[in-house]
Amino acid sequence: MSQFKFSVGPWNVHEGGDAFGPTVRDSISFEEKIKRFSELGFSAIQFHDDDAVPNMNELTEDEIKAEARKVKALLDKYSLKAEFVAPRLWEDDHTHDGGYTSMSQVDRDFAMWRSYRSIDIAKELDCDKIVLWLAREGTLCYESKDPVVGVNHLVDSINKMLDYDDNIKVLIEPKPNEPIDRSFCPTIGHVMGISSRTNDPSRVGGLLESAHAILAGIDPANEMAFALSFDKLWGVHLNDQNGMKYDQDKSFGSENLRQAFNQVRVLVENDFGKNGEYVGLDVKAMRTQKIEDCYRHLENSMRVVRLMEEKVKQFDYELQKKYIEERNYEALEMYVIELLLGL
Ligand code: GLO
Ligand code: MG
Repeated sequence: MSQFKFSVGPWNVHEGGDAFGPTVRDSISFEEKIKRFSELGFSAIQFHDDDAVPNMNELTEDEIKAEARKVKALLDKYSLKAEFVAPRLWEDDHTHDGGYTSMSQVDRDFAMWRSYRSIDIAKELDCDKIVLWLAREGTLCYESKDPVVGVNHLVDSINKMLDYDDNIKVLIEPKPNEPIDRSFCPTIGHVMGISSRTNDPSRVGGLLESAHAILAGIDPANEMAFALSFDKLWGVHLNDQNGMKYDQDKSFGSENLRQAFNQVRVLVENDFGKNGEYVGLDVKAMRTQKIEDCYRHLENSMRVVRLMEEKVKQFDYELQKKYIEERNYEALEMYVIELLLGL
């Protein structure tokens, strides 16, 4: 048994297309996916605004709310909650060069329209979290945007969301690169900095994805710890990543078991979830995976979290203390390796 509740987004089960080749698996309907998610033991669903309301650009505000209510009924049918809604700004014609930090006022207005609609959808789905993965908020060409103005626009945009609704919380999901080259908000430290600049820092926190930290060359458990020390770790996207290359979204723990252990340890030790937070996954099956097995990466990731929770329970804190006192870190490190190997 896990002490955590798990969440997953419908994009975690995808058709396998990548930048160099077409899709390789058939699409699965939204309802079929969430039915299966519920059977697999997930408690909540993560949404992009247009996962909940496809073609929302063509709908009125009332029509969008009505569509969102249908999704809420589906969630209820499978006893699932909604964890968050994230405006999907990176796929739209209006936001080729970013939304909030675009140098075009028209694009920035569109980004706000989608953000307000995301808040409307979240309210219909009975959740209070808006996630901003700032996909194109940075530059491909360094000289194409003023970075100071870009950050100021980002703060202004978040303030407008906070003003639009008194209960909504904004979680920034930092990522250093991809699809842009240089992000204006690459790490959780930047998220904390931006939070402190807003009109209500108590409602602006972070969601840390393991792979995004690894892409920045920093440790995911330490990134989580940093946000935890500010009481601002309100979501995680557990996954894995082999080094600083393209974003892989591999199954949690599949590349680095010790890093996986320390992520689970920092979550367990700090009672993550005590305020209703979910352990979210953001994993993708490899392109080679056949459709019959296209949920296996989710099952594997949850299993690794649970196995690591067991390892945290077995962790000998007395021995850790002794080795720290002796400053015998070689022994401490070997102890952790043997623990993970089951020796
Ligand atoms: C991509 C991000 C992405 C977000 C999702 C929710 O690198 O991790 O999957 O988590 O769009 O905002
Ligand atoms: Mg993510």
